[in-house]
Amino acid sequence: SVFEYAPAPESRAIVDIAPSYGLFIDGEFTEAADGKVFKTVSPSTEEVLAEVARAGAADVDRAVKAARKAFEKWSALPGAERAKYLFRIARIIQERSRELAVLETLDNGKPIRETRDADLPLVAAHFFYYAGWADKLDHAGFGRRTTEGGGGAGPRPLGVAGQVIPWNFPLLMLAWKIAPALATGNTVVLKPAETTPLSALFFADICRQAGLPKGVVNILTGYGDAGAALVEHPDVNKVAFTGSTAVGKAIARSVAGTDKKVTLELGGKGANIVFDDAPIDQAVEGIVTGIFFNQGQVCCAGSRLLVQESVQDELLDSLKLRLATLRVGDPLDKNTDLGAINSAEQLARITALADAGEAEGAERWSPACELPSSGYWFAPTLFTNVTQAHTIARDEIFGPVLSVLTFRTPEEAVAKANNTQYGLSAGIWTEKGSRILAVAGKLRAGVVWANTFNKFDPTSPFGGYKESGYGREGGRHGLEAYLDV
Ligand code: TXE
Repeated sequence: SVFEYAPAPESRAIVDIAPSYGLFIDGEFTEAADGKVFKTVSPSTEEVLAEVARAGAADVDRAVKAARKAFEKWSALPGAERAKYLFRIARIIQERSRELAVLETLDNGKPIRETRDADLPLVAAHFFYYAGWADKLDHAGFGRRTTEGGGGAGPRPLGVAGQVIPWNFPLLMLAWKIAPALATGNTVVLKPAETTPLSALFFADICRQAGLPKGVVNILTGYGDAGAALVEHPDVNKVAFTGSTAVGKAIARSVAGTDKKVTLELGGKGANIVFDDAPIDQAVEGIVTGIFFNQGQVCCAGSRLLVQESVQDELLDSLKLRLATLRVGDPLDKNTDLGAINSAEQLARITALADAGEAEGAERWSPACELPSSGYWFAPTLFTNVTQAHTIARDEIFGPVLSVLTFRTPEEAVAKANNTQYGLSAGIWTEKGSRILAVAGKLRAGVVWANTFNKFDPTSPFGGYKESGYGREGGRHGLEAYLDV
């Protein structure tokens, strides 16, 4: 099955990175209008991987024009025809997934075990899943066409989608955004994050390999200024953003007063709630996955552990033993559990927040581990004696740092879990099915996992409450963000 597709162990030689890359506009790689470039660095070694064109406002305009022109034909194609391209893209991603997994690990710093077994299979799965929708939109409650061939009262694509994505899951965030947009007949201009531009450029090459018509997908590498120019461009009809809450709010303000539709997927401070009847070993695995997957640089990370007081000591003893077994280091080594932090900036943010935790009186603990001398690294870190007032209990750290709080009753657990500006994810660990339903129903979180954590599936909608943003991506609901009915 596409979910189990996992290529063999990897080596650097598998991926051929060119010294420089252009922007992908209207089916061609091209320099930025002003000739600007920037370097992308491997966070585990600080090695420069490539020089990449840096898009400016003139490039945004050129890409949006190309996408607008392509929209006329792309949106008029029968859904089954659009599906063929998406299936083709999905298959090429599978065929090239070893190469893409190594590339993503080099540019992002995350372990190859994750890019190989999680990111890439999910990327392919999203294209397969949305390919399957492309010819069924008329028959799935989105509205029915009354005439053949594009007329009538069917669901309509919005037009040009301007999409801005972060660096924590570069290719997977691209898949979350591009697959539903294309399935519904929209065209795309996407800006990847400045620290992880490469996999999006390789994806551009895959679009060419799949014979995707020119201009349907355009990739603009660059910084926040290019992202701002894209979402503010008057000929962009739909904005999809994943990133920080601060930038999400700025985007919401900048599109206010226009007719653009917007979805925002922002930060989180997920609670992982362990009740006293939970199987401790299983909960420990879920806690580790919840906060150390991708070095904790995950919007839905289980960054707050809420443990029932009566099992706190037992759970923390087991957790510390387990943390001592985590292997931190070379992300290309298939035995590595934790790779590098994505950038020096992100490392500085994590360091500052962990230091604040210590300064405010929480107790800090890390297993003994030797970190590589070059690159950006942060040891797995556990904070106990944390109160709800502590900064590390409130702010998103986006790193391998777990804050442990306790509770006595389910009511207290729910109150503490909901005591956050965010509302993206939560986890519940208990043997009682009735408790899962009762507690999940009271949590203000877009996704609640029960006796598991960080499980993703293209059929499930994903998104936040409160300052974690609005709109849903994934599943049938993910199509609504790209359609007028
Ligand atoms: O995010 P930014 P950063 C959180 C996490 C992290 C913090 C900062 O807590 O520590 O945000 O990360 C583009 N208009 N998340 O600085 O700046 C930018 O170029 C349009 C949570 O990396 O939001 C990049 O492509 N676009 C999160 C993307 O926005 C702009 C994932 C994200 O960068 C822009 C990442 C602007 N004005 C960080 N400014 C999640 N939800 O998963 C920047 N960008």
